[in-house]
Amino acid sequence: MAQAPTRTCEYGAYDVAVACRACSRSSFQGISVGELTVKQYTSREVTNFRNSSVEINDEVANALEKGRNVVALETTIIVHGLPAPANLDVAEECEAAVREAGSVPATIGVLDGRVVVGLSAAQLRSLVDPDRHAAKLSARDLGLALANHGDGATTVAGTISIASRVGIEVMATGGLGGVHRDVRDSFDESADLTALSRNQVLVVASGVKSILDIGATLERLDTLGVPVAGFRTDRFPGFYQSESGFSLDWSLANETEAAAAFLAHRELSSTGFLVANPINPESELSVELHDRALSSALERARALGVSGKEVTPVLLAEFARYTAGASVAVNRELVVANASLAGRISAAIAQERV
Ligand code: PSU
Ligand code: MN
Repeated sequence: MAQAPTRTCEYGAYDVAVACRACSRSSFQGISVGELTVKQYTSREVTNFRNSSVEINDEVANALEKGRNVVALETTIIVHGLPAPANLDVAEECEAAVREAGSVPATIGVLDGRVVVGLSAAQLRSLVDPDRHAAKLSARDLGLALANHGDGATTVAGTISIASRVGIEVMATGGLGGVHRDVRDSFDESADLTALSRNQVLVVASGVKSILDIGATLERLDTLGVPVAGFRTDRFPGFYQSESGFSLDWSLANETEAAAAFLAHRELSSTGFLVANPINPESELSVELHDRALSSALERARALGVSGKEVTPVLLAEFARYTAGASVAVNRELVVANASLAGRISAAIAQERV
């Protein structure tokens, strides 16, 4: 089982706090189109807009301009998925892992009504500040958040819809969202799935979060035309655990195979591509602790009466509390490993192209 983090986190009150933070806020100032700033997109990929609320940092813009490899990183996992102070460390470690792999990291979020592609350390610190009440932004929320001059962290869905528009082809996260266990009553299925079916982005994840109905999620990915390939495995990973009990049709032997498969897929399909990268089995949560934490998390979400975008943050926060931080340590290790693999695959894609 993984080591608990060395620094103390306030796991107790955390789930209620993140639930409140995940809620969208209504517009107090009202939306005024006239106030939107006029700026040209800096990316060569986007040419048909005159008004842009997308700001790409110089390093990322330069890399995209030169056709170099860039990896998008999301911010919902940092703001709503992990407790402070581990969250900022994880963000930093993910960026470092992408760089070590030879790619340029672009952490994406919304600050003061502008999409920032490549948040600086100071911008990220400001986004996670609880006083900012950064909202959880899926793809559909972005336009409203910008027009409302809001702040927000982007989910996988939000991040890949931005990434594909600025020409970033690879993204890393911890566990993809998917079909929730109570789907028959709630209809709750993450927009991560539909976003993956609409954006040609390769996402590296340790499967889908184990709080979900994994079998149903795999079926939806099939229906949506999103390929799922295991990295050096033919078993679908189980997020906190190296395997979920579901097998995969496709397995990738290395980064070059992943790059080649993605480029071939891109030529024939408009959907994204999921690379499933399991946590190291030595670091996984034990089945017994995992299952007890899961029951407690599902019960906590029921007791709090949360729904919609609050559900996932509350379940993850209760996992953290119940396991006294062990789930956070596993989550941290797997997302950093995914950022590293995304960096290597992105570098391999750039190689395939030359
Ligand atoms: N992976 C993690 N922790 C997280 C997430 C992913 O290890 O918190 C986030 C991602 O941003 C993902 C979101 O898109 O959870 C899914 O939320 P929902 O189930 O509400 O779609
Ligand atoms: Mn949902």
